[in-house]
Amino acid sequence: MAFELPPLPWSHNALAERGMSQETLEFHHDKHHQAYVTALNGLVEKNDALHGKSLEELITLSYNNPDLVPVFNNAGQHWNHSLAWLSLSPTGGGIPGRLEAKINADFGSVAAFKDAFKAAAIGQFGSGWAWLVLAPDGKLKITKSANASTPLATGEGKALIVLDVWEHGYYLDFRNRRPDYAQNWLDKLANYEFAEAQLG
Ligand code: MN3
Repeated sequence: MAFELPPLPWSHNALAERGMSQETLEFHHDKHHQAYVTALNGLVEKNDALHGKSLEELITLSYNNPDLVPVFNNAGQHWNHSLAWLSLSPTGGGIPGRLEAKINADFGSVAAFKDAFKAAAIGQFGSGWAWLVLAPDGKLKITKSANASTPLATGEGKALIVLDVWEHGYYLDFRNRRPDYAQNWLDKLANYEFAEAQLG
């Protein structure tokens, strides 16, 4: 069973008034994400040992495996992007009460959380991702990862929401201004309701 591109949970122009254009989503979802899915299916097709594995299994078994670098890159990018779409909302930016209380407990304040997340997004040198995870100790934590890497592989925690900081994620709308892109995501696009639901 081949992997498939998940449809966006809203229309391509649903985020345009909040800083993510239809053109960005047409390229980022329809072309970039589709390319990772297509490449992954091609790699699985050629390798009998990979047949029938779930996406999560492929990420786990290819992590830090020098023979399976392309599998890890494409599987990781498929998983990361699938979460990234769910991390966006046309009514994003509002932090529901249970998550807000946990943010206050674990980061001190919403402002401190946003500052730390933005610093992670800016501080990821080159391509990668900034994450809000539920760490194994039960606390919220911010992490960053390079290229296709993901907390699913590293064991840093359960990924709640993620921001794509590859240039293809923001260059059409924000050009080289990654800090503004991250701030806009934190304030207007991030799906904190989904993050809260993921706390369990
Ligand atoms: Mn991307």
